[in-house]
Amino acid sequence: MFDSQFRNVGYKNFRQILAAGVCLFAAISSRAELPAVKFRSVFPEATFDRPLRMEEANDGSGRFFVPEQKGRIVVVPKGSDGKQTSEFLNIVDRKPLASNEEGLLGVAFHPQFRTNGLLYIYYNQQNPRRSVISEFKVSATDSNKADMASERKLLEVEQPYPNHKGGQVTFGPDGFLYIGLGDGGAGNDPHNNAQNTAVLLGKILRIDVNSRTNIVTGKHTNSLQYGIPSDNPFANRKYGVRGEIWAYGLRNPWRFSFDRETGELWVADVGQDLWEEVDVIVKGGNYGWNVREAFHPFKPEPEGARYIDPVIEYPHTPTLLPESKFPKQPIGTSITGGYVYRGKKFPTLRGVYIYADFTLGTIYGVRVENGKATEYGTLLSQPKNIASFAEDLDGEVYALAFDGKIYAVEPTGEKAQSNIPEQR
Ligand SMILES: [Ca+2]
Repeated sequence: MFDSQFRNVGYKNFRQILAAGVCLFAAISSRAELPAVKFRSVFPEATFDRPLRMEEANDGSGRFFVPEQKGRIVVVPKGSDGKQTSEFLNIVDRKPLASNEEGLLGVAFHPQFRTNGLLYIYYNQQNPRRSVISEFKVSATDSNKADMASERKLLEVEQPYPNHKGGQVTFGPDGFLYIGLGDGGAGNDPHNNAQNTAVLLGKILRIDVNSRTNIVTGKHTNSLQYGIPSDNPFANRKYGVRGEIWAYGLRNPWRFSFDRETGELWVADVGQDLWEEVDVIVKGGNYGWNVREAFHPFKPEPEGARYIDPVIEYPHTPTLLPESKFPKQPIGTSITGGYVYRGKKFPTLRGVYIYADFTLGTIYGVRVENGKATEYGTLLSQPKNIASFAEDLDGEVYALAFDGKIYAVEPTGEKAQSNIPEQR
């Protein structure tokens, strides 16, 4: 913005130069003020069992839907003290939580939920071990209950190991359903799933829940339970590449979100032993795993290969800080992705991507312009495990902790300990 201003304005007198200088100073100083934040408990009377998402129903009903990892979705009225909760869906008897990273991991409301009552969940199953993405409809007689007979399985993806399940389902601003899948688990991605575009693991997928694509293999025609958008990067499925793929090279995308102002897709990708990272995803992008871990080589790169670097990284140990692209970014061991704050209540937070380290509980913030971090820092140090974030329809941001509580993320009025990267 300032570039064009300087190019286009002929500074004919001192007052113009002074005014431009004041503008520039104001812009820089407002950028250099990441706010410190605090937690304010919402629904203080409610305690959730490993809450992993919180979605506000997009039907004007003022209800939050909170999936618990063991297989329940709990409804709680927005703005309430949490005393009145009700159970919307229960698949606990299907035992989705067979191991620590499996479970009921995500829920998303259809963009036309208000009129069609459709929503989508992600859960894990065994024998064979797999991820299931299903559609459910709200009960015709009780809007606080799912119609369990309405389940339509859109996609089942076989899983080789119990970890790295991804598990988020979220509609993009384009109306398509985005699905995050990890590399299938174990360590080092032993089957190279994330770099293999013939499989769905280690990917962000993009599908159309409103249509069905026919796949013709020889004499057989197989109708998928969803459509493949024609502008997906591999929609033509040449050479066995999967048309569902939107981006690849991810290890375990643990929470992603769309910036509601810019439409950008932000993904936190959990690292293996050394580096955690945040990526801004573009169509068809390769985010490096298992050839790269954040900004660093993980194994020898094939010649000519191109990978997209993250926008920020942090290491697992202090000894790695000198090698970090962001040496003043505190350490952590497992990233939890959040949201770019676009709410109205807290102007100092606007445009800050808020995320966390699950293990240490640290709440971080970063501002990114043109793919580069312009400022980053610690917004809050606190000890609770942060499993997920949530954003309500007003753009306010919440943290979901494994003490079973949900917290609104709000500025304290103080400045955060923030850093502006040196020019490299
Ligand atoms: Ca990466």
